[in-house]
Amino acid sequence: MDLWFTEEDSNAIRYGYKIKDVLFEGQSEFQKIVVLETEAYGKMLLIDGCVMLTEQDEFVYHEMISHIPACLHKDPKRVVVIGGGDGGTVRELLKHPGIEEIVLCEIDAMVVDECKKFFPGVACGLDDPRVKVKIGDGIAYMAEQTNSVDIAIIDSTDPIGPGEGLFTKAFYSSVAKALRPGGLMVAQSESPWYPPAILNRIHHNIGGGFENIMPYMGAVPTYPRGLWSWTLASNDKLNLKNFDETRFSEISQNLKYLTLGGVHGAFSLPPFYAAKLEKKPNL
Ligand code: AG3
Repeated sequence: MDLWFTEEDSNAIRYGYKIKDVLFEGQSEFQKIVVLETEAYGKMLLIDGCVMLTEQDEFVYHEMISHIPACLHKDPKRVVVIGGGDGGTVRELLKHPGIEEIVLCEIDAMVVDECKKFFPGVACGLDDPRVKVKIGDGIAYMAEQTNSVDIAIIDSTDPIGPGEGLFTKAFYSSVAKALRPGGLMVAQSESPWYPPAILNRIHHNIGGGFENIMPYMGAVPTYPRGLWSWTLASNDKLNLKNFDETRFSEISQNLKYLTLGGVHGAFSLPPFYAAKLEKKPNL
């Protein structure tokens, strides 16, 4: 008999994946963690029934969340990743020789431990000497930082469950205070296809902590609705003209999704998405 995993998107949409095996099932203090072997996308990590990554397409999300801020920042030295315990974002950041220190603050040790076991190709950077892994609350960690971070990357789950506090105005204000001059934040910001109430709430809250925000998009086949977004934020000017093409071209031969043209395309928002973000938030 065929075995299938189904992610529930809403009461009207579900996504199904044929599975070969259940490799791990565990309940941490925070959430339910499952690793599946899927027929189509290789190993898949689930948290509370939501797809976090698959071996086959994780590179899209991880390249988008790391190289865009890394190349837009003038000279990033110290980067903090909140969440991201799978290590995919860290692996990409390590491709930048100028980055001296990456702090990964993940609340759930089980995510880190199981990803090291089942996703060595994703977690491979976590033992690098430039990386410090802290198991703890990202909100508390950020609150302790002042003027010491060049890039903060919020590599969170959805805005429900343990990740919820990472989508609040109070948290974004604390990130803003943690950044050095010229510092940038990028946060995963859900699917452009989601209802305006979800999207404009995220954007309203980011806008509460930062003066300038710039959303961008990429196609992740195993995330709900296929198209995903990330949002850059800064209290300094954000301008794609500052994207360092030289630094990008030095690493781009090692990338599988992002191209220079793709960077520009990612910021060219389709009108249906831009219109949702212009709506008054529904708080
Ligand atoms: N973080 C964003 C995953 C959100 C997916 N949502 C869902 N499947 N409902 C991914 C973490 C990868 N480092």
